[in-house]
Parts: sequence; structure tokens; C-alpha cells
Amino acid sequence: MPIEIIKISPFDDQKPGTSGLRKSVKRFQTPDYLQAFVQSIFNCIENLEGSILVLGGDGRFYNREAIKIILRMAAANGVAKVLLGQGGILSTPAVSHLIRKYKALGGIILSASHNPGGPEGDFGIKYNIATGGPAPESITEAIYQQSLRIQEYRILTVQAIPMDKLGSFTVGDLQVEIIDPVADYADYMETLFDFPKITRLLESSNFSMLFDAMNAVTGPYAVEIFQNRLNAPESAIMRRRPLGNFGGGHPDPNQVHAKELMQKLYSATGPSFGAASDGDGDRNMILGNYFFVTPSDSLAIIVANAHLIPGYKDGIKGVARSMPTSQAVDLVAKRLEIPCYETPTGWKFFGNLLDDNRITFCGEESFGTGSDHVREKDGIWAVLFWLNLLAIKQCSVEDLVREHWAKYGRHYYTRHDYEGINATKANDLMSNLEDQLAGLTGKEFAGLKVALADNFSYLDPVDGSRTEGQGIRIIFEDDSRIIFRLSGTGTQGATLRVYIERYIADVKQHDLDTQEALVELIAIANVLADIEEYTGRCKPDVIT
Ligand code: G16
Repeated sequence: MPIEIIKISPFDDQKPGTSGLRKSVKRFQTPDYLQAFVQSIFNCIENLEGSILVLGGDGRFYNREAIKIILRMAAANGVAKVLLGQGGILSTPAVSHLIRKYKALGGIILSASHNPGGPEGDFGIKYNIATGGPAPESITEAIYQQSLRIQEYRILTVQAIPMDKLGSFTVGDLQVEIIDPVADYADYMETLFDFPKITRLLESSNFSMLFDAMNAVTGPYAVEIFQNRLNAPESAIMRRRPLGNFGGGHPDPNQVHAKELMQKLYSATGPSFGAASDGDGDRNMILGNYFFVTPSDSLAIIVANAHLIPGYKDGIKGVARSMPTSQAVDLVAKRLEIPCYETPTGWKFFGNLLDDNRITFCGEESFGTGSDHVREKDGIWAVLFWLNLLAIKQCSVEDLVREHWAKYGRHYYTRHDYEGINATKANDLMSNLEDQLAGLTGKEFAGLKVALADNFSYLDPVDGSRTEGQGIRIIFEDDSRIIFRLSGTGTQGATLRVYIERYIADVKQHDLDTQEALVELIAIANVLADIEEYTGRCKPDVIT
């Protein structure tokens, strides 16, 4: 079959963000746009010829077209074999697992995660390396530099590419194996968790669960794992069918975008356990009846109880959290006498710590939790962890969390997002904050004294690389924190994230409303950053 070499002019907007390249579908449909980025990836991968790659996506609009292009380009670039999820579907954690299990050179994941899908929505692409984890900054930067220079791409002239039936076919010399997207992953989960015990919990009359797949990739995973293997009733999974536009919703598992699930849980007759995952299956939200578990608390509780779970009985090496994530897990690590690392936002920063066997668990406030079982955060894994824990403890989600707070104290935590604001104004807001940093230490606001004010930078203890400018931190003497950063995953304008946290040890004060408990800090954040002036908004678009 003939290989075509297509001459192109480079695009100047292919710099990967927090997690790969995310743009509007329309941008990706620009002639040669996707091809230019894929060829830039291929040009940066060593030993591509004769290699095995894993390929799949979250099923969003443009997934199938992108897969056909990538297969033809993989064939023209000498890849030997591609493991492709049936129908082009694979969750992000499943890709990570498949890369590791089949010793692939890497994988390409097609997803814009929690961003909306459909012809007017977003699309995305990211490359994961042989460890199963997201490509580190050194590789994403090399891909970007390549994209600024690229002059041509290679593609095979083939028309029909089947992807819906299990089995093998060839595209030129490339062997494509279409695999069940769920089976390997589900088998792996059975090795980590006590499935018979979880089954008994799900069958008991005083427990019920509701999982919201948000019409995204986890639908088929939830059906196979919760329904087929753990015997949950069909009614336990809502929005189970993956749709190209996620049913018009925003596949982000939080209190705002999983509204229907929230309403069901916040009702007297509602289920005892609720959970949701996002577009590509790596995020999770955990709920009890009338109860929301912050992702930061979820991480701390997972670490504190890990010794009870079959896959983690041998002990924990250490933990890590992204800088804006609350310090709840730090207290658990201290008690367990294990190291606790603080990294910039982005799962890729956990990669070296996991590969160097320094940590077992890691997590982020952005609804991401995971362990060394794969190299991505993992939504279904987190839900199984909680189910296994509840099956052992035989208590409600709320009781489990309150027991944790009573032992460690409570970190009240919120994140305020101002979405789609003017990018220049957002940068001005950050510069204005940066300019104030030097004079802030020692200053008092509403009775709270600033102990440290800086722009977070990270020195990777494994490879010695330094990453600067990762968010403005204002830390008070009582350990309260206000953090400002701009999102690296949005596609329109800029999104300002303000993270606010306050620690209260006294159990008698563990019943406050979160926004009320944080009201002084929220006011300080608004004044310091002059949010209304720079964003033109008097309140956040999303509060989680
Ligand atoms: C991605 C990254 C996460 C990060 C999150 C939010 O998640 O994988 O590590 O915490 O974005 O990033 P930002 O605050 O820059 O928008 P996902 O689920 O979108 O891949």
C-alpha cells in the first residue's frame, strides 16, 4: 500500500497543557491539524519502528475519525502492532494498565477528559510512555518544539478501517488487534480488591449504590464490574451508555455537573453510596447519603485504611499530593511515618515517584485518586476501594469520614473556579499577586498572620528537574492556605482556580457548612487578588 508524504506548514498552538493537547473539535478538524501533532509525537519517540502501541479514547465526537487517521499514520511510520480498544473505546486507566501488561512502547489516548464533547465541544490527545504514565514535561516539550518545525507527515492510503469486531487485521504492514476494552482491566481489579466481600455488601438489604457514568467511557466498565462481576442491580448504574456528546452534559464528576446523582443521594430514600467518573474514567467523586467526600479527604482516608485492602496489605511506601490538594493526607503520612511529597498539579508529576518506588498512593483535589497499580488516576479503582472499605467497616460513608476527622481533625476545603475569563486579565491578576508576595509575610488579615507567600516551585527528587511558577501560595500561621493558579486544561480564555483550606482539630466544630467555615479566607482571597476587578465576576462559576 502506498505511503503518502504530505507537506504541511506547522501550527503554532500545539503546546500540551496539564494533560496533553486539548482544543475545540473544530480546531482539531482543521485540515492536517491532528496529523501534524501525531507526526510530532512519532518524531519524538525513540524506537518507534517495530514497536507496539495502545490506542483508544473516551468515545467522544471525532474519536473514530481520529483513530482511523492515527492507524494509517502508525502504519506509515513503521509501528508493528497497535492494540485498539473495540469501537475505539478505552478508559485512560485501562490504557495505562494495557501498556504495562503488554509491555507496549506507549499509548495514545484520545480524550479531553471532563471537558464537554460533541461537534461544538472539545477533543484532546495525549501520549503515555512505556511506564503507562503521561509523558513527562521533557517529552511534551520536545513534542511541542517538533510541532513548531514540522514540515510533513506520513500516512498510508487506505480507506476502510474496521474497529467494532474483536480480532486482528492489517493496515499495510501494521497489525491491529482489536481487544475487549474492559476485560483486562476488570481482571486486574479482582486481584486488588475482595470481590466476594463487596458482592455481599451490594447484595445486603441495608446497602445500595448508584454510579453515574455520565454517558462517558466508564459505562461499559461499570456494567462489567459492578453489575456482572459484583452483582449490583441494573438500577445501580445511571447514564451508562457512552455518547459522543455525553448526552449534552459536562462529564465532570463534581457536585455541579453530576446534579441528578447529587439530588438522588441528597434524599431520605436515596442510596447509601454514590459515585461518578468523568469523560475518560480517571476522575471520581464519592458520596454518602446526604454526604459529600472531598477528594482530599478521600485520599487521606484511603491511605489511613489501606492496610485493610487485599492489594495493599504489604504496606505503603509513601504518598504524594498535588500542591493545591488539602493537607489531610500529610497528617496520615506523619502518623504512619511515611514520606509525603507535594508536587505541582498534573498526574505526570507523580510518575517519577511511582517508578522510583517512593510512593504507593497519590491524589489531587481535582477528583483524582490512584496508586502504583497503574500510572494514571483511576475512577473505578477509587470506587472499588471505597466499596471494599465499607464492606469491611460495615458503616456509612459519613460515619467513616467523621471517624477520620475525629482522629486527625478536619480540613475544610473548597475550590472556586472563574471560567472562560479574559486571558490577558487573568495573567494580569496573577502578576499583581506575584508583585505583592515579597511584602505579605508577617501581614495580618482578619486576625490571620501570613507565614509564607510564594510561587510554588518543585524540585523532582528523582531526576533533579525543577518546575517553576506552579501557583501562588499564601499560607497562614494556623496552616490555613489560599492558593491561586490558572488552569492548564481549559480551551476558552482562562480559568482562575482559587483553592481555600482551613484546618480545625476540635471535633465540636466539624459540623460547619464549608463555605461558612471558610468565609474569612474567601474574603481575604477576593481582596488580595481583586478578583471582581480582574474577572468582571462577582461570584465563581463553579464551586466544588
Ligand atoms: C488533568 C490532570 C490532573 C489535573 C487536572 C486539573 O485532569 O490529569 O492532574 O489535576 O487536569 O488541571 P487544571 O487545574 O490545570 O485544569 P484530567 O482529568 O482533565 O486529565
